[in-house]
Amino acid sequence: MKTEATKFSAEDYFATQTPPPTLEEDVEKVREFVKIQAKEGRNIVLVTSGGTTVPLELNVVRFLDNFSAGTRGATSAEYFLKAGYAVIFMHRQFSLQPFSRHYSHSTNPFLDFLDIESQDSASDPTPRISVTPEKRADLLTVLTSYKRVHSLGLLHTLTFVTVNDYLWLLRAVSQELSVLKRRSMFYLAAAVSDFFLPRQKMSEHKIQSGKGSLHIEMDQVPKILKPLVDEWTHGGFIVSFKLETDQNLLLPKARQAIERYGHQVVIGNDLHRRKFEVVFVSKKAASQDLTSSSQEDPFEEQWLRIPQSVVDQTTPGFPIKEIEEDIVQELIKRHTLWVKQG
Ligand code: PAZ
Repeated sequence: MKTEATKFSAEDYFATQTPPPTLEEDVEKVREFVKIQAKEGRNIVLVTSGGTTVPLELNVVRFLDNFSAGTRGATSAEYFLKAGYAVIFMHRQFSLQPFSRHYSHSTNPFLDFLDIESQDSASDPTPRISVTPEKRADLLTVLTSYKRVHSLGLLHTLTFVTVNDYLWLLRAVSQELSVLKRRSMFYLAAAVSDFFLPRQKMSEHKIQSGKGSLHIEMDQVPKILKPLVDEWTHGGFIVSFKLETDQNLLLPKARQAIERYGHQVVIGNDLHRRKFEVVFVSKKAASQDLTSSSQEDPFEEQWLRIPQSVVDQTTPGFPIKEIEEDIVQELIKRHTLWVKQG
């Protein structure tokens, strides 16, 4: 399949690609959530999490995917909730979610910590199920937080699968959050595809193998941080993530993103070190007004690290320390200042 690549602006994208069928319904629920939280005077953070897919056919059989499991997003959402933020958790369908992430089927399968009790009474033939004693303390902690968050209605979840779902949802949710002005935060941890196949170029049916090798030319996904910063939000505190596999590219790419989009923080992380090391890149406060002829480096960098041994030697699902705790703490400090300055 050989087609000419097109450069889509965000505007072109939304004018030519179709919204997901549940968009209006999803946005209505977000609007209601935002209204309630705003009335309660809470800050809201939009956490995006997990990877997007890029379908290759309209009747989709094959798609391009991304490695992200949603650990960063799900873990961070828990720490934001703990700190009193209301959270809109926009995640890839079936990726990790706050609270239940501790018991994902692969890291800590929940059937493994349930026991069937021996029956002690003939009058009650129903077997009882209990939690293995050594798992009770952890479960009680998670369950207590989970019940609290749900009874207070502090968490709203939304799902996406494709990069198209993600872009439409992100635009719509940011526009809803704009009423909060500086009290909203955007924590964009999802791993979003840089390339996509516009529906106009997709094969309707399953691509056939008869022609031998497969050639697909994808178009670039528009850079949506620019309209997010300039048009969709009004003063929201915007944090994006930059993932690299070449450590040498981390700082230059993070600086480039800040320069290009003008948002507040880029968190750089290396694929293999991301669980114990990240770098915050932002513009120096005093440098916001400096002209480009100034000699002073306009960027500042702050590394956050936790000991690698802490990450490596932990019980699945219950690490001793999670770097997201420190990331969220630092961001809340900066967001609080941002709100005050506003
Ligand atoms: O989901 P996860 O915990 O396995 O990975 C998190 C991450 C590396 C996807 C995230 O920290 C990140 O860098 N997201 C942005 C990726 C990018 O588009 O550069």
